[in-house]
Amino acid sequence: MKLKNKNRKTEKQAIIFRLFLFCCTLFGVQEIINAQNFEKIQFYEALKVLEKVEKTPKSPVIAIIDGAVRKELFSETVFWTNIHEIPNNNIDDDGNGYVDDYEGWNFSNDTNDVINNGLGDWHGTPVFSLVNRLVSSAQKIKLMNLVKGDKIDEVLESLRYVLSMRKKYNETGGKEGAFIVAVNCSWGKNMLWAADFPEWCSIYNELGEQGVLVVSSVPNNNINVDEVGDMPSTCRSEYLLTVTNVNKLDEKVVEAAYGSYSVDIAAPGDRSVTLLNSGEYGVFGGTSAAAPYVSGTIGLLYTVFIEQFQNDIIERPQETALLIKQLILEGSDKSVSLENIITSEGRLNVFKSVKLLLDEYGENEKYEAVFSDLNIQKIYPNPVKNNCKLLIESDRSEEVSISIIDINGLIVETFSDFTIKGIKEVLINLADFQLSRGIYFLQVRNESNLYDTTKMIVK
Ligand SMILES: [Ca+2]
Ligand SMILES: [Ca+2]
Repeated sequence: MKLKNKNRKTEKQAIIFRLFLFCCTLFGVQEIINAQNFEKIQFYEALKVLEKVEKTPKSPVIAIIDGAVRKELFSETVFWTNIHEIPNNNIDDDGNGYVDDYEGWNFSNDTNDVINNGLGDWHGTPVFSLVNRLVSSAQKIKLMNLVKGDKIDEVLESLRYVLSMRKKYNETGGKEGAFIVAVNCSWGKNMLWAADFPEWCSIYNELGEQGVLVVSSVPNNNINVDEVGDMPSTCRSEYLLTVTNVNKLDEKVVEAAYGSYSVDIAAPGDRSVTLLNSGEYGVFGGTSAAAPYVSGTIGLLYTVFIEQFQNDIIERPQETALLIKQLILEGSDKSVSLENIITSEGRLNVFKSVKLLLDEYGENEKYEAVFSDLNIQKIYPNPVKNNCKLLIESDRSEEVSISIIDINGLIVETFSDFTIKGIKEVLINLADFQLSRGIYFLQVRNESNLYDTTKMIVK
């Protein structure tokens, strides 16, 4: 969405979302679509790695400057709260200029009311939900809910709020302020040029100096922002990550902006499934849905505990923010569709960026087993009568176990002590287990708990 204006176009888009919701609820395709987006960015592989990696005791915060959020739809624990502010005592306890900003701030009406009771604000909840989906497994990450104003002044004020909170955090050694590492901005303003908004652009540099990256979506139009302008994507700040939108084939969505100079990376926002303002899951697309994948990834990277990395975050926040940006751009998967039209020419890959972070700090060997390519290539015959063969592949020599799991997720049998290197064929004799007919799963698991699963039908 571009800078929020409650015009007819906005109303029209809201109606489209509800229609999509109806389609998806009807056909039950939500999980399928979600899985496609997450598989594209190797999200599940990244989670497997992050499960193994030591985590920082700190709580990185992602600020989301957007519409109000239906808070009751989310777990209480995902929300950032200002622990230095006593709620509802009418006093600015932390002295940041905002009275009772315990749950964030609403810059559209200059109040502390950031909660949407379900009416009208169609954009805040789905964007929040998408970021939350990325980071919900990393329970440490907190999401700061800031409600954006319509006017540029209000937008700048919300960015300055983030700036002052992180600055205070840095200046007090983490005792005050907030450990904000990223800001999600699924909005912007078309056809404007950075040259006309030096103050707006300079905020991104000030944020970057404190260690904050800003993720900003580009317009939902097939335009080259280098030629027609856009804010903030034409700002030349190194700390700004501008995101366009690709579909599940990694093709730029037709109605998504590009620019070989001003647009950094793509993410599969197209047909993302998220919690809508209605409180139900439905399709939410556009570049607004693409940016949250990148914001969430920044948050995930900051949760990794490597001593030197965590020291750098505190001692060199600016350089560390640039490193994180670089890892995200370098980790992206190149796509022909993005060649010459965005700077990285790639689509976000969370797994690769996590791996690059571990490489950067020389931790790759420690976690080598986690990067195993263990997978089940084939099961045959399938359906199975008495016995079947399983082709398992691993790119290293490792011990694996094989389990038969029933449709309720219960392990029926486990065989262990197979050593795999390259491709191995394993014979499974089902006659030994007297399985009743039906659907089962065969799962291969290594010592690092990485696994691959395939469906097996017993006839
Ligand atoms: Ca305050
Ligand atoms: Ca207070």
